[in-house]
Amino acid sequence: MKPSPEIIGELMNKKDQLELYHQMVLIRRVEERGAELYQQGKIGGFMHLYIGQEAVSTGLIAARQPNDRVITAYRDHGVAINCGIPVNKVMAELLGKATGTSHGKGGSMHMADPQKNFWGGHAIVGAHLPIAMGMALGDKYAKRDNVTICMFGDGATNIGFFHEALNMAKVWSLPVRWVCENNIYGMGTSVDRASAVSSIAQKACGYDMPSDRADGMDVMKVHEVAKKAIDEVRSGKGPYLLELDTYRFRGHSMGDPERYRKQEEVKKWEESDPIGIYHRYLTENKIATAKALDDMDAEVLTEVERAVEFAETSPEPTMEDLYKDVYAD
Ligand SMILES: Cc1ncc(C[n+]2csc(CCOP(=O)(O)OP(=O)(O)O)c2C)c(N)n1
Ligand SMILES: [Mg+2]
Repeated sequence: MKPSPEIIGELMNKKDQLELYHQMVLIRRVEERGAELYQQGKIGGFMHLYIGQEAVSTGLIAARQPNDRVITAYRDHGVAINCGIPVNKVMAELLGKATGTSHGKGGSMHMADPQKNFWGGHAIVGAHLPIAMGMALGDKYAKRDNVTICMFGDGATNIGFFHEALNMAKVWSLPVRWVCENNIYGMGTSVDRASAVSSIAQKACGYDMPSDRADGMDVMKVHEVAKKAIDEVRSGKGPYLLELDTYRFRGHSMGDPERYRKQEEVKKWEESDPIGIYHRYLTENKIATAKALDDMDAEVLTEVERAVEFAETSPEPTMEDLYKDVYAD
């Protein structure tokens, strides 16, 4: 069910609503351009695109306070942008340049910036969940009012880390907002084949934790449920699990032959393109004209091209930089 314009009005002003559109389009164009650069051999390592899932992190992160921490898995370019990492730094990181957000040594899967309260970008499935739990434990111990927002895929919920982290978070009543992005697949394996229950939210019962499930293709809906849940966690009610239904329009990573799904399925989900849904919402509710959104799209293209130029003309990390940033001082 769509939230009514009145509810939205209370949650967010017009400028902020347009900013959500800007961020989603920016993520989409950065990744489309990133895919081209990858095919030209300018990006090394693995790269996982977020195309189709933009509404999840956009709606979610718009609901956080600046002191709330965000941590995610390797599908992290969009999350980095939503956390406020400039697009130049994201693009430069993709190209492994010294000007990148992780100084060119993290690459696609390891974007991070503690100044923006974005704690990465983690490649090992599920391994960042205990880290999230540890950050929340530290905040609780130090009596800081922060919420940790931990995002992960459906596949990660079949891993031991998930169960250990949720258990301890509940035992210690930690301020963590667990967010599962259920895009139906973990690489080529569907949820039905890998998980004993098809609703991930149901797994919260094992830890006596409240949970919710919502449409992850509708950015305003995501924002609405995220806001409610973050406020609840901050009020001291302990951890919460949110499941957001979404879909990745591209393969698992670059070069995925996609033998595990039919093109008709992809096409069906593309009808629920989060950018299309939000475009309709903004124009139908007269928050923006189609022309204003077209102008924004054009500005985003220019912004992305400038970022590509910045990244391509940036220096590589030097040999002397190789051992920097390995350990915290
Ligand atoms: C511990 C571990 N096992 C296996 C892998 C290989 N692997 C990389 S991504 C992935 C699928 C994870 O799926 P999901 O959590 O649903 O995230 P999504 O890719 O759908 O965003 C697997 C099995 C890994 N990186 N780490
Ligand atoms: Mg998945």
